[in-house]
Amino acid sequence: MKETLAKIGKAFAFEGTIKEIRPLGEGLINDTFFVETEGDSPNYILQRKNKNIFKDIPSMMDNIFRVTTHLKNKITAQGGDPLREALTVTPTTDGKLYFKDEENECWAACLFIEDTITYQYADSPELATQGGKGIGKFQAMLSDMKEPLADILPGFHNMRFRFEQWDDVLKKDPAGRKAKVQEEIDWIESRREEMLGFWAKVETGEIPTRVTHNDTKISNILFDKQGNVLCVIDLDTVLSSTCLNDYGDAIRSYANAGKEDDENLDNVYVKMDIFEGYTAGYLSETKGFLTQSEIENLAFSAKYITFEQVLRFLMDYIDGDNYYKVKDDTHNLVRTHAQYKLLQSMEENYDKMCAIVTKLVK
Ligand code: GN1
Ligand code: MG
Repeated sequence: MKETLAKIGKAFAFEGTIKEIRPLGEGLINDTFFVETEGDSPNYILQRKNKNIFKDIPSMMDNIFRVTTHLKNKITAQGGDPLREALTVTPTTDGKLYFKDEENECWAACLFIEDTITYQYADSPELATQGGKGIGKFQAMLSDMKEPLADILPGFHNMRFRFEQWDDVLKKDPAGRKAKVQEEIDWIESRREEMLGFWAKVETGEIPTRVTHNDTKISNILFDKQGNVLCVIDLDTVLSSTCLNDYGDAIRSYANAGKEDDENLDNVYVKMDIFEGYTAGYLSETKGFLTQSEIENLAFSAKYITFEQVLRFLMDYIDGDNYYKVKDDTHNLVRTHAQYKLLQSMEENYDKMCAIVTKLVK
């Protein structure tokens, strides 16, 4: 692997000399590496993109390049630092946005942003407020992006599409696991209409479509040492969709008292002070452009995206663990249970969540 990585590293237009390339992070999809260079040269992030999931990596990289260029122009105009406040894609030595190796694997690189902090959950309402402001600003800066982005993951947060996949996997039962999870299947089925009802509002245009991130969990945000949001990372899923899901997905991770795959379900519940903190930050940046219908559906989006995650983890379990990386053959089921516990907690607190949104939007 070391030799392969060294070879891949040479394909990119990195400044300086590579000292070491080593694994980094806990992504569920791609393989990520840290590229350390000698002396004062910048360090980099190198990623092998998961080609089973991302079928059109050239278009994905093109989306990322367009979004980061747009962000950098805005950041520069506002007097910010475009190299720290937005991702910088590092091209290959022949000027391409990705490198295809001998095994047809696609690699991409970006500048590593030094002196930042990442979190797995928010440990204070203040941090959550900063996180909400960060995603709110991100959406606001992209709200005037004209050209449409390529739809590189058709149906990503689209519940109608997710239920088509679900019905198909249940029919095939490829790993013979379906009979073991009848109770969990009922959790999904009993909410089918409610969740499709939300998505129908996106389909009719009642909830508008905008340029969105689509994977806004807290670990995809870099904070500076003062606790301010510096940069939104992991732009693989930038797409046109509803911005409510960016809010909902953030709540799913920021406000979870436990881990996404917590084995102790007592740890898992929605922390309402974090919910309020995040919502306050988010609305402070977005209430000027969100429509009435978006505001009315904001709290629901947290339930929607958490439900979607329960469905996706359970579906991958029934399918035999083909999508998410797993540490053993119960991992997707553990994730299903932990995210379901979080969903139940959101359902119990839903009226309070709606009241907080109403209070903060005034
Ligand atoms: C995946 O690989 P990562 O951690 O960025 C997934 C998200 C899920 C998330 C669950 C392309 O993201 O949709 O919410 O895992 N990304 C894709 O933690 O499916
Ligand atoms: Mg991601």
